[in-house]
Amino acid sequence: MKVQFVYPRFERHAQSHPELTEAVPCDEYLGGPSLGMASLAAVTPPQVEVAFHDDRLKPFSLALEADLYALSFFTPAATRAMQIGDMLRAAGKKVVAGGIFPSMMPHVAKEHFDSIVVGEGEAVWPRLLADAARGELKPRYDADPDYDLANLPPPKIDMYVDAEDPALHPDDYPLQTSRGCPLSCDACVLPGVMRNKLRLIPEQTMLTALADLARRGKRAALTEDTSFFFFSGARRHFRSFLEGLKRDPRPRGEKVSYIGISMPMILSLDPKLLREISEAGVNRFYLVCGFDPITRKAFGTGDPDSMRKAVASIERCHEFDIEPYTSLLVGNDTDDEGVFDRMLEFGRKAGVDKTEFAIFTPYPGTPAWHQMQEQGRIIDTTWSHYNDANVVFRPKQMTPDRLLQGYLDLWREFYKDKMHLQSLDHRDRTIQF
Ligand code: B12
Ligand code: SF4
Repeated sequence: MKVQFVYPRFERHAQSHPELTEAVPCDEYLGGPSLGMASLAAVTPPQVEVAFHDDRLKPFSLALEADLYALSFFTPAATRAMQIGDMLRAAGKKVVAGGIFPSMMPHVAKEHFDSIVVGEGEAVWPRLLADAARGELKPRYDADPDYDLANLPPPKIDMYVDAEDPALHPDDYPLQTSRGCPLSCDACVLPGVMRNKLRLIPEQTMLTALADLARRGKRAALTEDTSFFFFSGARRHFRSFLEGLKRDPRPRGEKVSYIGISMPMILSLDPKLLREISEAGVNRFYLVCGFDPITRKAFGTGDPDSMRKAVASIERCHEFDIEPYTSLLVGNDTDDEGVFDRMLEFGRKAGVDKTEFAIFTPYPGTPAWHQMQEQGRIIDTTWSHYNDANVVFRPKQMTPDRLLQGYLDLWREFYKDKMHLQSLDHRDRTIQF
């Protein structure tokens, strides 16, 4: 049997607003696909042949022959994914889907595929393949709630690297430290997809994943701020991973592209841990703002104490020789029209060189989505617009047009005196946009 994995395309900020490419002197970070399909490839029985196609590089076509097609997608890619699902079914082919969108919106996704998988795929996938081989696919498979990560193999990252192309050759891929989260932040899908329990990826699996990336000349992107939690032994686990990272002989900045973390959390980390992170070779934090109460207050209302903490977070990064790369979110319910000026002011005060801007997006199935549905504030359900670059809801303190205009102006204003970034090395001027 041959399985064809497909990663459907989605629009990035610069594609939603091409005029931004003129105003922003940075390169667009395209990024590799989610680890989902590489994780499934790692648990695929050897007798099943797998192939991978990235629809962002070349539009998917029926010329790609297979016995079973498997799509993996998050919300921004859902419009295209459902189009491909319809196309395959109209041609009489079998197609299944999993990932964030099918997990959060199974009732919408199920109309476009023979089968959908809700939640973590590893335990379900071999069963689904056996059913497909017998011609007995079920319409829905649910993740096994008892699946134990102790048995988790590292993702088959080679499948993605082999499919790279001059137009897309990421120099990093995500490296997971944990799955699931017991908190329920209003805009996050993780507890919904990966359950509300923090489970740690075995250290050996992480180190093998790191070595696999090193072998292919790739850095690891550590994207989960759950690494910094005290409970479930997460911080201890993260520290032992840092020990392993330190043993990786590559120079500083060549092993890890960034560690993602909620910005004010930086202030809660003890200096010893920050030193360990820096000494292990990490030289960039991806600081996420606008999801936590402190930055919401700082930018949304101009609260002086919160603003002071926001600036202090940047200073703290410099203190440990770690570049602060910020991601600033606009459109929270606490944001009045002053939010745009406050963000620019923060950038000046803190001496931020590079940043990205994002529009609050109530991703389907999250607490924010349910709340806005109840309040009748969702104004757009074209899933391809759910990419943090469009206004899909009615903001509380301004009009949708004002929010969109403010977001576009932020990019222009922030970068207008930073055109010199154009002369930096590609890696140093690449941002999510
Ligand atoms: C790497 C990454 C990216 C990459 C790749 C995109 C992607 N599809 O994930 C890039 C850099 C391109 C990216 C971009 C963005 N991202 Co992103 N990204 C991630 C990140 C950090 C890791 C994804 C990952 O590898 N997960 C690990 C794998 C193993 O999990 P998984 O994909 O869920 O797969 C499992 C199951 O879902 C299932 N499964 C998955 N696929 C399939 C398929 C089949 C057939 C089966 C059976 C099962 C199955 O099994 C897998 C194994 O258990 C996640 C956070 C996270 N931890 O998930 C955010 C995340 C996916 N991103 C998110 C967002 C919002 C974005 C942006 C919009 C952000 C921005 N500011 O612009 C942009 C996208 C568009 C744009 N305008 O630029 C949100 C998505 C919200 C949503 N509802 O879709 C997330 C969840 C972050 C968050 N907490 O909010 N991102
Ligand atoms: S944003 Fe982070 S802390 Fe909040 S629910 Fe998601 S994973 Fe957990």
